[in-house]
Amino acid sequence: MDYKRYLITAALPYANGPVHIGHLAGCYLPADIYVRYQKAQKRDVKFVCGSDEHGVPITIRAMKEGITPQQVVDNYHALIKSSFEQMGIAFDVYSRTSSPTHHATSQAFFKKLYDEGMFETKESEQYFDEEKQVFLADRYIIGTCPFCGNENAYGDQCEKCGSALSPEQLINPHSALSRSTPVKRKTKHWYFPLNQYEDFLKEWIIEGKKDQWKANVYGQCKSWLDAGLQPRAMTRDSNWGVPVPLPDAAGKVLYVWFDAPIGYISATKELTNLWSDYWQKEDTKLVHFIGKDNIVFHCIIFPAMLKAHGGYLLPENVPANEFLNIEGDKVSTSRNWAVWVHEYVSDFPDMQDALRYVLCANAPETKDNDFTWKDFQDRVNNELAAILGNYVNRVFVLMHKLCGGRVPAFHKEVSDERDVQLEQDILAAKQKVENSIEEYRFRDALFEVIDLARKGNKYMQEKEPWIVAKTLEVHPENQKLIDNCLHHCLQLTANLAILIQPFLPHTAAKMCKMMKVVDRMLEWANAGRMDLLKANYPLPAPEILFRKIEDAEVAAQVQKLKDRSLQNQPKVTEAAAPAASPAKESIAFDDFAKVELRVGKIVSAQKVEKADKLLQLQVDMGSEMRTIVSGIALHFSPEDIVGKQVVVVANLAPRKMRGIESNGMILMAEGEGGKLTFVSPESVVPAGSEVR
Ligand code: B3M
Ligand code: ZN
Repeated sequence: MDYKRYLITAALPYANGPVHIGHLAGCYLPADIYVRYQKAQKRDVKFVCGSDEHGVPITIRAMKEGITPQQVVDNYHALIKSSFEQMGIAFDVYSRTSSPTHHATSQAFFKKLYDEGMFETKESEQYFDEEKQVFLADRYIIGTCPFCGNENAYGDQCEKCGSALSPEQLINPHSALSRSTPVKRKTKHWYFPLNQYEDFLKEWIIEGKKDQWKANVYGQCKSWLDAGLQPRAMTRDSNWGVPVPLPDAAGKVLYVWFDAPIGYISATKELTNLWSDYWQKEDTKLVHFIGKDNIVFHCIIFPAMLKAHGGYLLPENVPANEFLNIEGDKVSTSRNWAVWVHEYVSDFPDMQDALRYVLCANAPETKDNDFTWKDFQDRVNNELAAILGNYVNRVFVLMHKLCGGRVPAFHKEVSDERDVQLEQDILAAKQKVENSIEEYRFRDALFEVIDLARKGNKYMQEKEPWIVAKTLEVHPENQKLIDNCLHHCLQLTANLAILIQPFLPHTAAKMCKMMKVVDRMLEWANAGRMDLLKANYPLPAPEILFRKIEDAEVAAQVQKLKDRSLQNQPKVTEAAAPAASPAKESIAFDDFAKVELRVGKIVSAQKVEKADKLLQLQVDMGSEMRTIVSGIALHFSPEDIVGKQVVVVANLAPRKMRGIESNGMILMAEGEGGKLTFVSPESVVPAGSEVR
């Protein structure tokens, strides 16, 4: 299919917190690269996004901070928008779902489905907080996850083990608003019959997208469809959101996942009067960039809504990425285990492209990946600076030294095979970058560009113009060889600027300035040309494209992460030095070696009924979750120890205590007066690390 226009969307971030680099790597950066590339191809592209300002995450945040939901979204909308701008994520429109256009658009969408009799209403019993006199959305109900024992699981999802939940599955459900135990009350909601769209979705996805969509995306869709779809409520009881546009719906709003994807349509409306071309004409290519937790909404629910409404296109592709972990641990906003984009920008001013480079090179395209500051340093110093930066710098320095600071002419009569080889390398690289980007393989595409710079370095190394320069006194005609080499090297520099532009736009702009060319040179069609820079044109001295990252900067960032995550863990007061206990009989090393000690992280803790000394703990051991019963209830209250890293005797035979099987033991140090404190690693290490 030949597409006439492209509509590219990136998931609307919840305006309930800043964006972190995992968001960038998962969704916004690949989308931006794709868009920049398509725009360089002079295609008609619109790139839309905006803040998702409804839903329970916003109201929970407001509750926590003691401000109104409106204040929350105003603050974070501004912060998120500027973070994107600073990173060069160049949306054509960055809107927000609180906008009047969006309210009107999503209400009209709902109304049309309603008028056509698409919704079924159902009265159901829902949890109600009697103290606060409100219905509780699933997210407002907190309880123990039946799968992993996490005590702080939400009524729709356990963030610890990732299970999707319904509030009924929670053990010990209580209201997040008042901590009281909620009661069931009758309420009426409008259900979208997702089940009626099963056949349509199966045909569209299972038959149509199998080889086209990424395996992770297709796989998730398939398992949803295999499991069978159920009608889904598209309204909620809340006072924050888009009001349900019906007379008998006071106190009801649209379900956030009903209104949020319509936000893409509203944003397009705000951008252009021609919005319907982008949403309704068959020759538009619609692509949703998202993170993996949004797959079902974009591949199943929203397409079914669009189909029900009629007149809208369906996405051609939904290239979802997996997650980016930080220093071996999952991003956690509650523990502040994240690298926030606005902080990066202020810690590393003018180094946006370094981060863009590392996040793309290490993007979680097919599996979860890990970001470490050491890897950031290595990639910036050893790839970006040492290969690309160094190449461009050497070319400019040599051109000043050996060609009088001007672009030398190319003398065809002395050109050789090697020159032709370089020309072919450029054309081949262009083709590979194109193919990779079109197939959403951005890492491969980026490596191809870096590899081309590597080839440039090699070409220069083989031609060694600085050696040829020594022969000039005897063979002045050899200047032509030098000219040819640097001519080609400079043309390659111009080509590199074009090819790197989608990935590193700030760098491409800097290179243009150095080459004294206008931005228009960066049009994709120019890649492969060897006449981009005109002979005899004087060029300025080079600018350093990438500075190196110092060890101290890496250390400071790692420390910052650790400090903050420790601040979000319970403090353990230090006890005075204990009296030395009587020495036990000595044991052989082999005996000691039988004991397997590992670091675990307490993810939940609860009192064991009728046993006032015991706490039942869920401990994350890296590769598994363990239940451990520990006799520490008199020393710690459950909420104080969640998040704590502890040392676990991991190979202790299981033992039942009060009917609960305990799988391991937690090491404690006994302080003055028998006061217990945990034995913990001095700095945070990955869960499951061995203690030796
Ligand atoms: N706000 C969820 C998220 O940020 C949601 C995406 C909406 S896209 C229409 O993960
Ligand atoms: Zn769980």
